[in-house]
Amino acid sequence: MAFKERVFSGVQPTGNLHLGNYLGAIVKFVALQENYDCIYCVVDMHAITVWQDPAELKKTTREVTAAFIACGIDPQKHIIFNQSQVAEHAELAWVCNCVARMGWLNRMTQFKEKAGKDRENVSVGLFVYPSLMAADILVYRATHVPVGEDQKQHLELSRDIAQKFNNDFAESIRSHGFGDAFFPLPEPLIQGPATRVMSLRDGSKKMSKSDASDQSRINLTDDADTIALKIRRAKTDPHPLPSEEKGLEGRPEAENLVGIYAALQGVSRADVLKQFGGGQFSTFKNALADLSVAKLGPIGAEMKRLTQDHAYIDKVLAHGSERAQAIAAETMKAVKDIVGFVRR
Ligand code: AQP
Repeated sequence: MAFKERVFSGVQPTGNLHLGNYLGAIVKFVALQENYDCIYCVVDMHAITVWQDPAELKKTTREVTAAFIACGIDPQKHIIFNQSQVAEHAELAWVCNCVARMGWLNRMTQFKEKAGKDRENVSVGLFVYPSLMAADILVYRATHVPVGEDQKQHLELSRDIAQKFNNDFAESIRSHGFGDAFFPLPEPLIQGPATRVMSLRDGSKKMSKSDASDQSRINLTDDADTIALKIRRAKTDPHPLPSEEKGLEGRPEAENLVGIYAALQGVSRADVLKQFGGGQFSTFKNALADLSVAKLGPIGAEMKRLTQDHAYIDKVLAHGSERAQAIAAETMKAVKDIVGFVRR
């Protein structure tokens, strides 16, 4: 069965948005709006799988919304909203919980990393996070999901849940007139030179909002001097840049900075090395600092301006929630019929 093409993705309001979120996800959100109907969600229900200060959660929810708009997403043409305002996400998540198997969730590496040794004490929500993520996508019957590399496994789980639902309820799906499959198998979109941006302090760790060191990431709201300083201080090795990609092997910090330059400039890593290979790191870092300031500076300034305008941001979220809910409610009606719930 051919499904209507639709893009869905989400970002957690858990702190400062950084260059990794931007290159791994938001840049793609912006590009996809040319050719698809897009739904972009501030996933506040995912955020509370670890404790959040309530006032801070409201602030970061508005900041992420401002970032979406400042980066170029059009909230009139596409949908921007926060997850908690469309109750169907939680409703479908319950169905997803009942379809997903314990063994599948037990294999999720992000849960293992986030829970660490404290597994008994983390929230149940953190464990079933991937099942809520599946519901986020499936409630819109989305066909394409732009994400960073770290979300690949969760996307595969979403596909498994969709497939199992389609199989488990095949007869009911058919008898309700939905053909061979009710949910599309959502396709991850993870291409590009910076699908996993690494920490500026440690090339083996992902750039992350929750890293204790602010020097490890470039925040979208950092000013020009801070961006330049963080790049000049980024960890590197003593060797000059290689002229070919093969020479980046075993040099995670160099590889990371080359990937960032390539993604910001919209060229390949090979192109970057053609230009800077053989030269000193300091020359390359200066060029990267200038490029980063040129690309991120205007976004940060617009984010700050928009974040102050609560009335506007809240209006965008309210309008987006209404539009999102109209789609989600249709899906839930069908899911209830398919599963066998008697409806009012
Ligand atoms: N370092 C990264 N490189 C490329 N993409 C990244 N993403 C996150 N970090 C990187 C992508 O950004 C989108 C939104 O991520 P998220 O906010 O839902 O949560 P996360 O993946 O857990 O990001 P953080 O920054 O590491 O947050 P914390 O520290 O709160 O866990 C996703 O598409 C993600 O792949």
